[in-house]
Amino acid sequence: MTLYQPFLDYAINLMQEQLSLEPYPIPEGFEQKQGTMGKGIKETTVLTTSYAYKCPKLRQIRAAHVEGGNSLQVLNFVIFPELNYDLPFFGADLVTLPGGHLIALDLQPLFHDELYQQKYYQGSLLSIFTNLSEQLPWGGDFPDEAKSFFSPVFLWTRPQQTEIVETLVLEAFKQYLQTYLSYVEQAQIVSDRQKQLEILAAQKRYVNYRATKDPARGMFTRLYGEEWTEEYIHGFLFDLERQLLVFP
Ligand code: DBV
Repeated sequence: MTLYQPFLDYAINLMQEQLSLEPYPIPEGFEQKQGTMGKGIKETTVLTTSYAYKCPKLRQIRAAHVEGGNSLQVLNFVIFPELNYDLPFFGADLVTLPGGHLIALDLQPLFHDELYQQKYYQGSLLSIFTNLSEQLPWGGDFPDEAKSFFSPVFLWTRPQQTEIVETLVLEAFKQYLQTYLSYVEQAQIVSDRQKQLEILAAQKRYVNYRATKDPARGMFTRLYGEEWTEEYIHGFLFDLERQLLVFP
């Protein structure tokens, strides 16, 4: 059992209980990919497994799970809502490298106005965040240009101990996902044409940013080559633009 498997298992179980999950297609060759890192006795096998689902309100629910021994573990899990809901994205970037753990967890906003803040970032989520952020060290600087993609409950930390990941961070992940699923349940269709266009623009901006700046690009390129990596990023991990070409 690797470090982030309990996160993945919890998420899939909870979603199966609460959503009408259906499979979302994973392009051929991307379901599972094996590569190696390091040389000689340090050589380790690195396995990347992809998961993808959808349900009526959520266009794509997808995860990439990278398993490469104790010093390389990643779970990147993002939920992309349908374009006629103003729901935030669920975003989790759980990363363990030789240098330590890096945790980013958020319900990433489409908009920044007062009403949107009140709708999604007040109430129980804010107290969950306040409580957790008191117990976890701040993760430090991140790119300025990324700031508009995070919310007031952005949990960003680099825990020193693995045990913190297994306990506090897992608990945070569960609470954020539960909160997100309650928002999904309550979400109402947006039928205003202007608002729909604003949602589309905000979703594109987010996806284009993440595809362009994907911090895993270097790792994947070293492991599996450039062609595989670019296709994985644009054809699976952040596929909105491709999907819009097929279903405009
Ligand atoms: N990050 C992804 C995907 C990953 C992934 C799809 C499948 O978006 C992994 C894998 N994130 C990953 C790895 C690293 C990070 C780092 C491997 C380490 C990179 C390295 O040090 O070599 C949040 N993730 C980071 C960092 C941030 C985030 C701020 C550190 C800064 C950096 O190295 O660039 N999550 C990330 C982010 C957004 C987000 C920038 C923006 C909206 O949601």
